[in-house]
Amino acid sequence: MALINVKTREVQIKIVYYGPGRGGKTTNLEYINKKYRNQIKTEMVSLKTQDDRTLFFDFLPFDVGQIKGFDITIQLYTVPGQVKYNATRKLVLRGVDGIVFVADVQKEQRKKNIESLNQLYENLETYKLDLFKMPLVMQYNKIDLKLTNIPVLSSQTMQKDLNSLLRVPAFEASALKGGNVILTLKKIISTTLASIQDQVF
Ligand SMILES: Nc1nc2c(ncn2[C@@H]2O[C@H](COP(=O)(O)OP(=O)(O)OP(=O)(O)O)[C@@H](O)[C@H]2O)c(=O)[nH]1
Ligand SMILES: [Mg+2]
Repeated sequence: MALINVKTREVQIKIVYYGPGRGGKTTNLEYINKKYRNQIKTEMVSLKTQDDRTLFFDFLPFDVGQIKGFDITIQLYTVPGQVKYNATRKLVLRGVDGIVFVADVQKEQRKKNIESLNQLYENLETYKLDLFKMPLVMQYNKIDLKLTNIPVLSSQTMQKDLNSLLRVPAFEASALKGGNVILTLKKIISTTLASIQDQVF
């Protein structure tokens, strides 16, 4: 739930980038950090393992201006995708307002995408949250690999695997090259703001 401080007229919104290991969650935040440096008050915090995997989370606070006199801060987080860190993933989801599910279009990651999405559903349940009611955007990442020899899944297959029931907005993206990273971000921000509108404003 969004954190609202009526006295200081501040609203903090938490958006979590979730998905399988090495899918490109951290790379999304790194791109946003570069692109919007002037709107970002503090340094991006990344807690990493030695081989550059997310150990706990990445954190990037982000100002989007005012709505009805309230200062809105968006806090972007990533979870660690490695299978063994599910306890941490659950912790990072605490208080989540919106989710970007970063899936990997590589054919060999197909099962991992589905397993990760199923686990997201279960992890939210522990907070009595329903994925079907959560502001959610799908991102099919690493689309640039289409131009290489690495086998990738088609958009239709990604949609069928991950989005046939949820039916949320979905974008192909390349976090590495910045393709559709900002579009994904804008979509999750607008969807999340719309969903908390009644609660806050
Ligand atoms: N080709 C390509 N590689 C990408 C893209 N996005 C990320 N990568 C690469 O994939 C690897 C993993 O990216 P990360 O952003 O660290 O992935 P993550 O989802 O944060 O991984 P965990 O922290 O382990 O969960 C890195 O080598 C990235 O450079 C992309 O759009 N295209
Ligand atoms: Mg990461």
